[in-house]
Amino acid sequence: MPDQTEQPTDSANNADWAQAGRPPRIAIVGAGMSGIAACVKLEKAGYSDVTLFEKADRVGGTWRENTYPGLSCDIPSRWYCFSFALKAQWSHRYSYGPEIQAYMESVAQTFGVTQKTRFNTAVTDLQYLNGQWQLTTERNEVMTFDIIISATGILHKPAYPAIDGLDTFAGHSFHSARWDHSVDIRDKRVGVIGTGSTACQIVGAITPQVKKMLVFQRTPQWMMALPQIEYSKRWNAMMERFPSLQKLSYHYYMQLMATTFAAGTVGNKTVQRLIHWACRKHLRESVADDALRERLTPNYQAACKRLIFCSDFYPAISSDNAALITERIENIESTGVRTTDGTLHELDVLVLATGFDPGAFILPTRVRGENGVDLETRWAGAPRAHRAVALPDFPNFWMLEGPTGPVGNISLITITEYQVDYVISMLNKMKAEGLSAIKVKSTACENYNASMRQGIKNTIWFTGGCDSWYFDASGLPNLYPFKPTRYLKDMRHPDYSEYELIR
Ligand code: NA7
Repeated sequence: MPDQTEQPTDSANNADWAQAGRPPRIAIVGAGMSGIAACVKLEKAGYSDVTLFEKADRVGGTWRENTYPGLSCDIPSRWYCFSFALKAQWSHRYSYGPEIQAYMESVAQTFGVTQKTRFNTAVTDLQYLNGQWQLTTERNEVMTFDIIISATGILHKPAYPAIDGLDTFAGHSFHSARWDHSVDIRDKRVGVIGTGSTACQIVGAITPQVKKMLVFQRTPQWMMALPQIEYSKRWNAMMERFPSLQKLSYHYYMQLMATTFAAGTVGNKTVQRLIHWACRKHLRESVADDALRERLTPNYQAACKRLIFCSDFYPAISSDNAALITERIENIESTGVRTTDGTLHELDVLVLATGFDPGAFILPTRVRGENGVDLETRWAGAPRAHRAVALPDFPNFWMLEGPTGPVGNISLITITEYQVDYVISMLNKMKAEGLSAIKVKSTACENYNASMRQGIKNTIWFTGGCDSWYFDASGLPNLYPFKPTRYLKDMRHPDYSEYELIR
């Protein structure tokens, strides 16, 4: 990999790469799923002067960070994979974390992404100066790039609960995304705060091993059974032999999820009713104890919060060594968690499955666009972007999985790939027309987000009667409110009239 700290050549000093006839210098921030997709697709499109900056020592993003027991993906693997790297040998329909992480590492290695990545290098500052982006790392290295692609993911900053006394707990305590594998949980009294997707997977996985499992539930969640299967060697051999079957599976699952869960969340009432019915059925058939079932029953519509797919949570919470605590947490003490009824729940291990800061995106990296416009100030707790990828006043800066992207129960890899193709179209446009910059017009971005605000009011996330991490400081869910297929169709053909094409 070239030393990026070296002085650029004369032609590289020319901010207008497209006019100078040189390749653009592209920086990708983050080597998770979207960074890998971007790097591979850029290379295939002929853009190979790419450097990835990764704060950790390996690729993988969320699949590297999360290592908790039971971690799995609730999107079928035959779809939750790169379209350019389909894989025959998935062990299960819904893969477990380590298998997905191994896949990410293998794709990165095979396609040369690893070699282009600067590991252990967090980007602290990005500033648009004189038509180029100045990138500063945590070691105060300063480099210049023509194009920035933010591939930092959405849920990467753990949210720690603001509970009195959290730091006084004398046992082992950690966030679910920072699982401490040095702690032996067998025969321990373990408390889990939260009942989101993460908590359900953890509780389902470890309850049989621990002495006592206490789940602190603030809000019950709807969940559907996960139709997990293990693939047989024969089946996978057939997949290997006939790669067209892998493609068929990829598109089958995409259509299935798009027409069911995705359609249900954005307004299809019949699908919504079916999801609700399936969740109720799952609860009824899994929890025999009436009182426990009552306490596990949400008072809002299924799929209002991010729908959970999990088959082992209900059996786990129903088991003799488990208890569901629904009294509010008063504070945490050295020996355990005290609830508002005065009970002290004594614990050896406390797991904080309390989710993530959903408004982070590329933050805390400081990003300043034209005239020093600061991204964090601009967003003010309600991140917005144009088509989830572009920001007014931030030329040649592209986000993958940015605000108001379609993230509800579908494969983010597919979404990312379409976004990368969109960015590549922009680069091709710059190259063909000798443009020095492309930036989205403020009016286009405002109109787009006005339609998002309007559309979101018809979605289950808004009408379902719940609070969730989807809501931001604007008081609205920060999601794409229409069918994801519409988003994909729109992204296929960029509308350049939405952009200022600067020579
Ligand atoms: P989530 O879905 O944000 O869930 C966090 C859970 O933690 C949820 O049950 C919260 O209750 C609970 N929580 C958060 N803060 C507190 C405090 N202070 N006290 C008690 N309980 C609390 O995070 P996950 O990691 O499970 O999943 C994140 C995403 O990853 C998921 O949506 C998928 O897309 C994959 P609440 O419901 O807010 O009352």
